[in-house]
Amino acid sequence: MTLTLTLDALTDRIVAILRRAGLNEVQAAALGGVIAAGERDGCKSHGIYRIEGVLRTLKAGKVDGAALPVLAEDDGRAIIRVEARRGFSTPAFDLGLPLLAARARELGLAAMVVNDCTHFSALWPEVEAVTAEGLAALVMCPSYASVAPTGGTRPLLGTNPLAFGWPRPAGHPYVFDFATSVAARGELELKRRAGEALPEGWAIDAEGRPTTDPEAGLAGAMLPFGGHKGSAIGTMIELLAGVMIGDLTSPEVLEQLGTTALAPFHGELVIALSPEAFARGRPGDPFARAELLFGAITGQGARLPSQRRFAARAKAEAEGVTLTPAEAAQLDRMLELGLD
Ligand code: NDP
Ligand code: PYC
Repeated sequence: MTLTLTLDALTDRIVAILRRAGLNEVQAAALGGVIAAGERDGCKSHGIYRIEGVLRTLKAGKVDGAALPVLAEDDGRAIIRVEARRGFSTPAFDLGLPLLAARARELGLAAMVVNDCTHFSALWPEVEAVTAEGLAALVMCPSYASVAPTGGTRPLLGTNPLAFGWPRPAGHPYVFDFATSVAARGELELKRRAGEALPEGWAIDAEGRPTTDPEAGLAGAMLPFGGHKGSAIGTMIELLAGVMIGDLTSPEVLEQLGTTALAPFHGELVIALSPEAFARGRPGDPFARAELLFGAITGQGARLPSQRRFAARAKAEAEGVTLTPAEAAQLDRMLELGLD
C-alpha cells in the first residue's frame, strides 16, 4: 500500500532514523529537512533514497555524526568560513547563513566557504535560503570522480552541481539547480534499480564506449552536459569549490573515499550578491527588470526552472507526500534496524 504523510510526519520519521543511526540532533534535524524537502518537491534523486547512503557513510566511519560545525573567526571581510568538522554540509550552511546574508547586504557581495563536509544533497534548499534574504545566490561543490572530461574516457570530474537563485518580489524565486553531468548520478542509480535503460549520451562504459546500460555506465563514466561547455563548467567548479577554497577536488575525493558507494567528502562555495548594491546609480529597479525578463520567457510558452518543483511542493503541501509501498517499507526497515 502507498503511504501518504504530511511533510512534518515524513520529516519526523527521517529524523528518527538518523538519530537512531547516531547523528546528533543538529545534523539529524538539518538532514531530515533537506531529504523530506526532496520528496516534497518531487526530487527523487535526492530524497529518501539518499538515507541508505547516509547510513552506509556513517557506518564506514567516513562522516562524523557527532560533529558540530563552527564558524571560523570573523575578520569582517567578504569571505566567511564554516568548518563542518567532518560532519554533513547542511548544518554548516545553516550556521553560516545569517552572517553571509548580513555581510552581503553590507558589502554588496559575500561568500561562504564550507570546509571538510560530507555532501549528498541537492543545492536548491540552500539557494532558496539565500534568496529568502533578498539576495541572489550561486552555489557549487565538487563530488567524486565519476564524469569523463569531453574527449576523455575515464572518470575524473565530479557530477559537480551548480545552482543559482534570484529573489522575486512575489512568489517563489527564480532557481535552477543541476549537475554538470548530463544527469545527476542518483538518476543513473534510480534507473538501475528500476531496470530501465539510460537515455543515449548519458554515459560510457569502462572501455569508453557509449552505453545505455546503467550498470555499465556507473562502472564506466558519466558524460558532461553540453559537451565541452559542461566539461569546462565542471572543471571551474573543481577550481573554485575545491582548489581555491583549500579543499578536495573530485579525483582526490575518490582517492580518499575509495568508492562511489559512500557520500563524498569535500567543500562547498556559496556566493551571495545584493542586486540593489550592484544596480545602485544605474537606471531601473533590478527586481522589476528581472520580472520583465521572466515574463518574456513564460510569455513564449517556456517554463521557468523549478516551476515543476514548486508545483510538486504545492501539491505535497495540500495533500501530503505519497511514498510507494517499497519506499514506506524501506523507511520502516531503516527505523527498526538503524545502522545494520
Ligand atoms: P535536472 O536536469 O532534473 O534539472 C535541472 C534544472 O533544470 C532544474 O532546476 C529543473 O527545474 C530545470 N528544468 C528541467 N527541465 C526544464 C525545462 N523544460 N525548462 C526549464 N527548466 C527546466 O537536474 P539534475 O539531474 O542535473 O540534478 C538534480 C539534482 O541533483 C540537483 O538538485 C543537484 O543539486 C543535485 N546534485 C547534487 C550533487 C552533490 O554532489 N551534492 C551532485 C549532482 C547533482 P525543475 O526541478 O522544476 O524540473
Ligand atoms: O547525484 O550526482 C549525484 C550526487 C553525487 C553526490 C551527491 N549527489
